[in-house]
Amino acid sequence: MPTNFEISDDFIAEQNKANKDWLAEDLEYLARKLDRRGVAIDKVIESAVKLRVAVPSWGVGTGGTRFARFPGRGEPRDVFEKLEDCSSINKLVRTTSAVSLHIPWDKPESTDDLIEAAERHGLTFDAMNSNTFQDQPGQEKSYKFGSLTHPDGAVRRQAIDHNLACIELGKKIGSKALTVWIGDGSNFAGQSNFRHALERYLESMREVYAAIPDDWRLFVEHKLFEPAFYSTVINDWGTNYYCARELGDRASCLVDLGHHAPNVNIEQIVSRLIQFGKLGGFHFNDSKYGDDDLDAGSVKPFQLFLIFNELVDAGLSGIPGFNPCYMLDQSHNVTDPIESLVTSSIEISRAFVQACLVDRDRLAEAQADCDPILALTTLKEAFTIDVSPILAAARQQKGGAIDPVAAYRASGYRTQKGKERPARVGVSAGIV
Ligand code: PSV
Ligand code: MN
Repeated sequence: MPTNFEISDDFIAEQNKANKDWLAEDLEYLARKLDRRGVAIDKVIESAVKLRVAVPSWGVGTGGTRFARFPGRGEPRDVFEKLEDCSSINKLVRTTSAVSLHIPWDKPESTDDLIEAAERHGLTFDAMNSNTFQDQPGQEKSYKFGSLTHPDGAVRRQAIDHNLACIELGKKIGSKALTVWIGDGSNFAGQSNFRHALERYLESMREVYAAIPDDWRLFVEHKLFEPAFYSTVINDWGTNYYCARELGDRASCLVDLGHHAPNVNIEQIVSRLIQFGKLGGFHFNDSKYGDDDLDAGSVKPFQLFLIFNELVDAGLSGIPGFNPCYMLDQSHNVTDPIESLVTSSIEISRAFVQACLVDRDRLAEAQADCDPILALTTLKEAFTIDVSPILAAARQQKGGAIDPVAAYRASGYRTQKGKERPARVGVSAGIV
């Protein structure tokens, strides 16, 4: 039996008592407001209840930059403690019951213990993530100059084998997807032959794809730059789409919001991938400059809403095969990671619910009539509705907290973990 401190359902219910009256009042007002527009609030709450976003195991540790990492109190020191934190997040918000593991950061000594821990916490495993962007102690070949695209076949072999091992582990723990992101690229003009590097990537990935079980998916993640600063092999959605199409039906594109140049129209990229049947999923986060890995919805909430506008529209249109996976991928440098993941998951729900409130008939009419002002105001009308009561009601219905951050702080969780988890020298959250 676990002796570690947990946030109990009773504690959350107790905390909710203080907030339930104002929530009822706000819901009543919002219900009347939405009713005027012909929207039944219960249906919207129902949709919010169903929404899921997975959390990254690496997100519960404090991240860092190239300059420094400032470790937080009571950070998880292994995958089991990471699951504890993920479980606390889910208890508060009830939308994050799946955890995405990163291998070898999360490689367990015993798979059975990992399965048991996940079951005990009511968690499941989302996509597996391979790591060939970093050398591990004792590793034979170095990834300094690439992995799946390295000119040396022996390095490629090692990187392919690592991905195959991730699939094998994933099969044992009930995962249904592998996400492949490589840091391969170059730092100097002429250092790499662009065409040959992409050919080698496809050759390596064909072998990984062949090992993907029939009921699994393979997500290809693109990224504009970093760690390579001159060129990156899988640098944009076009290259990603080409690779996913070359690989086959089980391969699709993963869109990490931070992996685009500033000002790029990500919602249009999302729409294109939907149209081409290759939108696999998301790594949600936010950014101001590059791949800042800031909290989802913290810088550009309107952009997040516009992305969900495309997703909700595709869902309502019944586009065949449309079934993207949602996951957060952020680095928490100055906040308590649990608070960041809690608020970010709420921001995902918020954008989704706002998008559900778009008057689609009016938008279609505005588009047909070439009326940009009516089109924009239709979107803005949905975006500016404060849907917080809907989100709180959805959480409450599932036993979550009406005010999750306040409940988390009141629980004293971080202080408890500070006592339970004295820092181990040399433990790192990994590069996020
Ligand atoms: C790379 O920047 C990335 O977005 C990939 O998804 C990695 O797997 C993750 O961050 C962790 O480094
Ligand atoms: Mn990512």
